[in-house]
Parts: sequence; structure tokens; C-alpha cells
Amino acid sequence: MIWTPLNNAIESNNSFLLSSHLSLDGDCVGSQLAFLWYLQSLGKKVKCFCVDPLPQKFAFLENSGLIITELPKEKFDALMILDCSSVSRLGWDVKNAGINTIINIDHHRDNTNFGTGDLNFIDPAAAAAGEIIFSFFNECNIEYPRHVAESLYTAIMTDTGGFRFSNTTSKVLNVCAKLIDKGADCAGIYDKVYSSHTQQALVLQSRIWSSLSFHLDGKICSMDMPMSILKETGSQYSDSEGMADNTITAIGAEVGIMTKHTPEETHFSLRSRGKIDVGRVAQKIPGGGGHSCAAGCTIKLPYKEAMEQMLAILAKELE
Ligand SMILES: [Mn+2]
Repeated sequence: MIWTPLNNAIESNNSFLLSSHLSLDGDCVGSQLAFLWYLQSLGKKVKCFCVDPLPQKFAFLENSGLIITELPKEKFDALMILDCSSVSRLGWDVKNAGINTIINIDHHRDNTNFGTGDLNFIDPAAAAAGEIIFSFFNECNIEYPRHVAESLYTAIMTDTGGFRFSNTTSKVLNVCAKLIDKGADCAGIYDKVYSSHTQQALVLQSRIWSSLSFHLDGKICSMDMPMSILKETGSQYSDSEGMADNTITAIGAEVGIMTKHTPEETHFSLRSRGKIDVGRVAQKIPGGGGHSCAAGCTIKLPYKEAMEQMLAILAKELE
């Protein structure tokens, strides 16, 4: 990657607003915190803004409390969008920020290159936006402290599903080895992200498990979460994160479906074992997209009708 345009943009601007996609994940959080640290270390004014709140499991990351959920009133010179394939995935209207310079750093292959001029730093081969940031720091000889290594490690660990997905390349593991050398506590981070649930979260997950069903000769496995059970169980939306990955653990299942629905619309998280490109499946629905093994879309129909539509699409894919 040629970093000159990024370095120039950083040098020529004094204030930065950082943002990332809706229902933020470990990569969104870790990538923002890494750049928050870097830009602040250069004396820049920086704020991080995301529509959805920080999932509690990432609260251990240094400065995670600085990610705010309300668009700051002040003006910024540049908007840096990390780990986000299109401006529509931000969940807020960039026009509201009145910023002319947009820096786009991402690894989604369906990224729309919404950055200004040459400010698109897209590497679909990277497992996480955090891996791209690691390369930036590494190739530009930027030294960073332990807490930044932990942010980047968290970004890569979560986007590889805890180093289980096929995007876990030898390069990814080499990058993570270097982050551990910089002080990232791999067992501690794993414990905080994957093994620290509230009681309410576990009750919610048990309710989601009980919705388990199989379709199309067991080639599809699905779980469902009506949004109303969050209130019933006293849990948070982010407590359901990661449940989608369980839908692809059944022997014989090619595609896993995790739905979250209101009476009006149904959101699909799709997972694939590799044979079916669920990114392409999600793209058949307006606004949908993602990676070949993990993607998402929303059908503006109640659960039953939306599922019928999705199963019809998948039945064709499986032919
Ligand atoms: Mn990502």
C-alpha cells in the first residue's frame, strides 16, 4: 500500500472525526482506538463517534470510553471512516458533519471507495481493518505503546472469529505474534471478549439457542431473536453478538442464518462453510453485503415472510 496520501492528509489537517459501521464490532473499536492514539500523539484534535454504543466486552480497551454516540457539534477538518464498506453502513448522514475530506480505510471487498480523491486504503486480503493499520504503523516506522497493540490484536482476533475463520493466514498470525511481542495479552483479551458474559446475556443466548431449526435437508441451520426478548431478559443487543457463528456448527449445514426481527423487518446475519458465497446472497437484498463467509442484510418484511424469501434464494444457490 502507498501511504503517502494518508500521511499527507494527516499532516495537512488538524482535527479528525473517526467513525465506523453500525453495531460496532471488535475491528471497529480497535481500529478507531489505534488511530485515536496515533492522531492524538501528533497533537491533533480527535473524536470517535459511532451510532451504536460500545459493547461492554470491549470496555477494557484503553480509551474505549472516548467513543461517543452523539455527533459532536464542532467542525472537523477530516472524517476518517474505518472498517466500513459504504457511507450507508455508518447509520448517520455524513453530510451532517459538513466535512469535505473523507479518509476510507477498510478491508471489505464490496467497499464503495467513498474516500475523497486518493484517500481510499482498501485491502480485501486483510483479515481486519486493524491488520491494515498494523501495516501502516509498521511500514511508516510508527512505534506504538502496549495498549495500541491490544486494540489491534482485538480487531484481528474478533474479525477472524478467534483465529478460526479462513482469513486466518500465516501473515495474520505473524502480525499477531508481533502484537504479542509489543505486549498484547492474548489469553487476557480472549477471556474478556469471549468468556465474560453477564447472567442476562447467557439467558438471552439460551433463548436464542432454543429457536434452533433446520431447513432444506439440514443444509441450512437457523436461529432467531425477536428484538422484544432483549427487554424480557434484561439483556443488551450486543449480548447476541457472536451467536450467528453458532449457526454454522452443525454437521451438514452449508449456510447458517441468524435473524433478528421486529414486527416490521428482519435482519439476517449469514454464515457459510465456504461452498456458498453469502456475501453475494446478501447483495441480492438492497443494502446487503459483506464477506463470502459472513454477510448481512435486512428484508423489510415480518420474520415468516422474510425467511421464506431468504430460503428461496438459498435453495437456488444450493441447486
Ligand atoms: Mn472488519
